[in-house]
Amino acid sequence: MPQLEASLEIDFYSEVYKEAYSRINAIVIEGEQEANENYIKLGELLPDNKDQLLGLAKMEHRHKKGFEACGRNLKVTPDMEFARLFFSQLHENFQVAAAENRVVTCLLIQSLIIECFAIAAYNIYIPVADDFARKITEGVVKDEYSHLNFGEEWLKANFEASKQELEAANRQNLPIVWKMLNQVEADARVLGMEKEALVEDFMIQYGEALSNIGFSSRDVMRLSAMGLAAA
Ligand code: PL3
Ligand code: FE2
Ligand code: FE2
Repeated sequence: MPQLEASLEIDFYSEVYKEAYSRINAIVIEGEQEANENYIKLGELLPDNKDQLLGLAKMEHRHKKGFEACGRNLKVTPDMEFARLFFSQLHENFQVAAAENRVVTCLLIQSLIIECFAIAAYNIYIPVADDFARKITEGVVKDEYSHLNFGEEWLKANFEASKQELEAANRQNLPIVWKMLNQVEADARVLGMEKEALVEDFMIQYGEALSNIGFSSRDVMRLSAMGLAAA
């Protein structure tokens, strides 16, 4: 259990840990904030699912509050400007898709890509987190599976009509995730999280999601590795 050993060695109060945490914590706070806004928007685009989507939005707001508390607990000030820049491309693509009523693209960005990214990150973080943040993150990650499930169920029910748009949205947005991972790699390592583990966990979650929606294993391989070699 190398990760358990690592967590015993981590000094959560060292300057180098707190410096890295100021960016990672901000990314997670910003990600939860954007997820909150994205589910409110999705509620407008999918009026039949509005109540459920507003429920998910509320959970995202709670997640944000939880991660803000994690930062305060370590006496870290999150670098929100860095985090907004970190999410800007996915943010922009979601906004443009929402304005054009491309709900399949919005679901792929938020409920598949961002939720899988969050699930991978939180799963890898839990064994190396401080006690306070571990308890918060364990509660959050359970919710994230239900958010991923919402996207899976909707896209599965509308698979044939969504297939082409999913392909295009995946091609546009998945390479952005690999870039985001590269940007966070050094800070994540300070927190005891390896990039290889994040990539692996992401590919498993995302591949399972695509398969549940109805893609063949050949398509899943092709789609989930899109842009990875170039990253
Ligand atoms: C949606 O519910 C949440 C969106 C959050 C996205 C988080 C991405 C995190 C990537 C940074 C890796 C380090 C994670 C550390 C966890 C505290
Ligand atoms: Fe969340
Ligand atoms: Fe979520």
